[in-house]
Amino acid sequence: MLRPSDTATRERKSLTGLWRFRLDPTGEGRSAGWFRGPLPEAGEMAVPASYNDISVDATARDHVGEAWYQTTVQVPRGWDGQRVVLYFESATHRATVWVDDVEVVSHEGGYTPFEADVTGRARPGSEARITVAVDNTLTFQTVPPGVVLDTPEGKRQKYWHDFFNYSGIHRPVWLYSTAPAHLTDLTVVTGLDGADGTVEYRADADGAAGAEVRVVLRDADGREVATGSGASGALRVPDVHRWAPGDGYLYDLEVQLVDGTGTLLDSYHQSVGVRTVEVRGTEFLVNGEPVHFTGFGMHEDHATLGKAHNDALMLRDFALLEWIGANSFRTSHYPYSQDVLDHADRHGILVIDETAAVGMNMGLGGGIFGTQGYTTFSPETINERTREVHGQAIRELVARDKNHPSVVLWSIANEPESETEGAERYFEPLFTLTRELDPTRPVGFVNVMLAPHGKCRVSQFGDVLMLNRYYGWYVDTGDLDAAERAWEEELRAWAGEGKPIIITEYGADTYPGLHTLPPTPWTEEYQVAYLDMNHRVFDRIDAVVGEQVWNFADFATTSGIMRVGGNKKGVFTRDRQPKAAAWALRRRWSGEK
Ligand code: BDP
Repeated sequence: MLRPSDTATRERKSLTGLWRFRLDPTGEGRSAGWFRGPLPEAGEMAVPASYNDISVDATARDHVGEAWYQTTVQVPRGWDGQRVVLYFESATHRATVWVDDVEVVSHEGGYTPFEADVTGRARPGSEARITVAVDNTLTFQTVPPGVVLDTPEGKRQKYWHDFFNYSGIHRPVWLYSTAPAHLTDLTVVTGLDGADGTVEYRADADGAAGAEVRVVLRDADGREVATGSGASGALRVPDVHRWAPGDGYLYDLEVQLVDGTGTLLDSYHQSVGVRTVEVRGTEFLVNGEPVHFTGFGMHEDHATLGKAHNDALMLRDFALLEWIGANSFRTSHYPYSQDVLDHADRHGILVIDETAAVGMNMGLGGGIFGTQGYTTFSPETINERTREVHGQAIRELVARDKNHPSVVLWSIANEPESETEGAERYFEPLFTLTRELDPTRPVGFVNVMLAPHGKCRVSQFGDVLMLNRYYGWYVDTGDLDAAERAWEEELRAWAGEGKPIIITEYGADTYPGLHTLPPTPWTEEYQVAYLDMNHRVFDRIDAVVGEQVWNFADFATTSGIMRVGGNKKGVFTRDRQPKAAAWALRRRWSGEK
């Protein structure tokens, strides 16, 4: 699937703005046929936005089930004879879409795109009614998992991940046109050969019998550097400008579909960063050079907007990453907006790209989420069916993000149970699947403290070890000396595995403006001292090739006695202002005072 874009042969129309909106707490909308006409008793909702924090009403914030959206669109007259496609960048967590009275698509998974060919239904020159039912229910067969409890007060959603279950249409919606004969997918794989670069490409097309594929690669100044023809092939770029951390140099690959008479049927532009990624021993190499990841686990999370993408807020986040000297982030704990990855491509930021498989760990229940006494992997809980859904989430992530040079490592899950036989059985095929889908990038998962070295049964499948550890916070709270000793001991054991280690989380909740001397937990001083301790440990162990602090910014969570107005482990506040730790990290990562 290609993301909508305006090209010589394609046009798109944005459907962002205010839509009609209504929650459906009793689940009556489908049988009442709410899609058959103007949505009854509807209010308004912004698209894109999470609907949870817009109203002042807890029933909207805590809604469980379907929420209905509706808009009308005038299909451009000029699209006569073209294919017309309706594309959603995301709807969290699943959606069913109708055009007028007809269901056109349904999709599972809250953070990857889906589309429906609506040619013949959305007719050029006329108006079409688009209705969407977005369901935020999480069960043991969804990714991420959850359970819905029926209580006397109504449905209550429980889940085991530590961020608020923001719901709705979080990213733009597009109506776009292509010619009947059109490109359906593009894949590029880049390599290096001395000073030259190689770009292998494959173009898939539909309805294009007898048509020819032509490709042109241009540099950032628009100069043609290579051309080719055929549905697949390899281009050579003499004296290539490599894509590298801090240098987001991009070429433009124009792919054309041309018929026998030379008429242009379809044209699509794919940006290409020429680089290689490789794991060798305990090193993580980009273009053959070892890299050390600095940065954060982040969240798509803002006041009022919830998980909606917003360009201005994205630019602020990237400005802060640059200011602090971060060269990387992880899309904890779900695929981020495609605009975020495009930006990372353009600015040479390394991305660990993660699925939404978070909270697959009933052992973590206790403190933060309230234990519910389930077994993580069992026929009644996370099971074969969940693994199919998880596999599909991996397929959609790789399909969407395979061409981003910024994406250098796949993370197929965050902190699942990984110390049991059930976990081993569950995960092994998912690693195999990811490697089949993308043989060019390393694959890993993020290990939790409950499965330390010697106990974890899933790390054996990863190319890179990604560890989340909270020595000095959840254990040895306030005792950084004891934490330092225990942490170093565990890390040395992991280093013996001979794989690169990225510390994907280490952090301490910090209430901005709270100060003590000597430092105690929750103060700005303690966050700094805690990070310093971690850095002393990392600097003593060569296999550590990355440090990503948890978290970039404070973020919203479900209610709980461990959370004060959300998770406060941000180095920046939720409105993106620095805590003391931001300055300390800046000194370490950028050398700036
Ligand atoms: C880890 C999770 C992360 C949490 C963090 C924390 O990966 O999502 O927010 O710990 O407790 O368990 O702050």
